[in-house]
Amino acid sequence: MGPTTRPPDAMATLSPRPARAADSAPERGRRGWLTIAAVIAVAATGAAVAWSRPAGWAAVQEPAGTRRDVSVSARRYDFSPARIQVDQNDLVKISFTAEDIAHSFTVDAYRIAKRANPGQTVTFEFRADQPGTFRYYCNLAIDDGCRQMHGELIVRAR
Ligand SMILES: [Cu+2]
Repeated sequence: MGPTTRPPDAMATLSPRPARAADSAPERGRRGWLTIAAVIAVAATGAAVAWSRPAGWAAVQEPAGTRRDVSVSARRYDFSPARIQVDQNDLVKISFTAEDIAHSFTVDAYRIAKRANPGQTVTFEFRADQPGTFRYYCNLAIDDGCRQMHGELIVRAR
């Protein structure tokens, strides 16, 4: 360990001024304590920085986004809601329910195509990393009316 084991004289050689031979022992001792205090202060600061680092890194590495839980239901021939609004980089969790016949929740730009069977709820999540307005629709061909089903996913740019 650093501060207490390092001899004061070793620190004195780091001083830009050469140590005077006339330095009395008591004076040198006092300077040594100041040096130790300074080393401890620096070490404490370093420890504080190291301690706070993981949180800082997490903020940098993870996109700053909020978790959004959205329930969407589908029935002949509508989505409810027909509009979902989130902020860019939000982590969006969708619980998608087909209330009558099978439907799908499809968003081409996000490569999402989730099918729910009659009465079933499927849950999935995605990071809304692309800002813009995207159509969601039902891509099932079982029922012609499904082609009319669509909604809007709005991702507001941060
Ligand atoms: Cu459908």
